[in-house]
Amino acid sequence: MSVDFNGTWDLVRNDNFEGYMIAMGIDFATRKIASVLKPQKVIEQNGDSFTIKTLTTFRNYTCSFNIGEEYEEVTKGLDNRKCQTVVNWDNNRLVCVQRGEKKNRGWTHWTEGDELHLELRSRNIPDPDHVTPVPKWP
Ligand code: VL7
Repeated sequence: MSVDFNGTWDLVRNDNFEGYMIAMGIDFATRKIASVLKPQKVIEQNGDSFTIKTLTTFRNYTCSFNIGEEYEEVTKGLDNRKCQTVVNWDNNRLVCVQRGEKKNRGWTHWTEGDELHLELRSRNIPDPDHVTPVPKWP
């Protein structure tokens, strides 16, 4: 029996969303707006079939998928890229791989107590070891 992600979830915390948006190439003005949004996730799960809606006052994003079935995702209204996307179970976690222009792209959902967690990944995000070297001057 896998985890039940069904329900409506409210954002309570958000770490380094700015870093993710920069990695995605989102422009400054859009980042400023996006950074203050409090998205709601509405998740409908039927066995291995999912619809995940991310709802905000600015934009909405919906994706639907079946576990293990790769599909073409267009992240319309987000970074507007095409990905070959597949989501699989890893024990009680939903692990998504978004193959495309951005390396290492994907996300993971899991629950802890009554909280839904989401990690968004892209090249070097959330890798804390990757820092831009500061040039020496003079
Ligand atoms: C990712 C998008 C920032 C553009 C607008 C912000 C609008 C959301 O991948 C996501 O969810 C997965 C897992 O639940 C399922 O689709 C949502 C949202 C962050 C990255 C790009 C900023 C512009 C906020 C509609």
